[in-house]
Amino acid sequence: RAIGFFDSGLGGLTSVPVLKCALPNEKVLYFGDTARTPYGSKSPETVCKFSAQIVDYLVSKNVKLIVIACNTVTAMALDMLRKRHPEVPIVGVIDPTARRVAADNTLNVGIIGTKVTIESGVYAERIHELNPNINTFSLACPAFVPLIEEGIIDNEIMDLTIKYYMDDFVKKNQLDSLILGCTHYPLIAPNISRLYPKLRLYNSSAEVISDVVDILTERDMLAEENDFPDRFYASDLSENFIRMTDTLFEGYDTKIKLKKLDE
Ligand code: DGN
Repeated sequence: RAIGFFDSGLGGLTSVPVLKCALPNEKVLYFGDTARTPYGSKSPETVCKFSAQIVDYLVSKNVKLIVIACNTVTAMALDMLRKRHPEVPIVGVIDPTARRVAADNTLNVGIIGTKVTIESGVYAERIHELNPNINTFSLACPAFVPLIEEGIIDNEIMDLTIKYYMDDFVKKNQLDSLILGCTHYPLIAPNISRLYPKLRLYNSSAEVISDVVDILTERDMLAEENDFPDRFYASDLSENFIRMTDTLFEGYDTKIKLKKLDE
């Protein structure tokens, strides 16, 4: 059985190589809702409705665990999805990242993400529950996702956009670390590190995989060798999705497919 991954678009793809590195035998069924992305500026009701539909689909495909590889969906819908499908373990990206930050005892941590994630306050809440001594500062950076989806990454426009959002944020709050609270952001981590070399970065796309390893190990559900391909489904087979999948999984046995879900 495969591990289901769900993101509003292509950002969640950044979690998959981390899984492959940790557990090379596991196979993936990824669903990116590229027809309806971005979720990050939509209402909580809409995010919950779309998420329920996609997670129902992954469950119908008999996946053994579901990774919500999207901070926006984790912030808005994780509790609802777990209640809806108690039969399948569902992990989100926020708790594992908050645990890592809390354990590191950083002083001033910045949290960047979509509007929905930042307005939910879930990251700051979780970190403070675990370690009340950490100061958290949050900032929505809504222009990052569309630029990343367009492949405008290794580029001056991206650097200027990062500086536009983050120069004051980093300086004024004397940040020592930064949570990449959106699964698209690891793709611009090299830009951020170059512009703010002193910031320690926490990558939510990677942190979540430690929970996957723990759950599958505890429940004795780790895969033996599998010979079926990894499957990457998208509700709109956009050029961007295909390009990103090809770039991240060059040399892997993958199947990319258009999968429309009924409204
Ligand atoms: N990748 C999503 C996240 O982690 O929040 C956001 C993408 C979007 O829908 N804007």
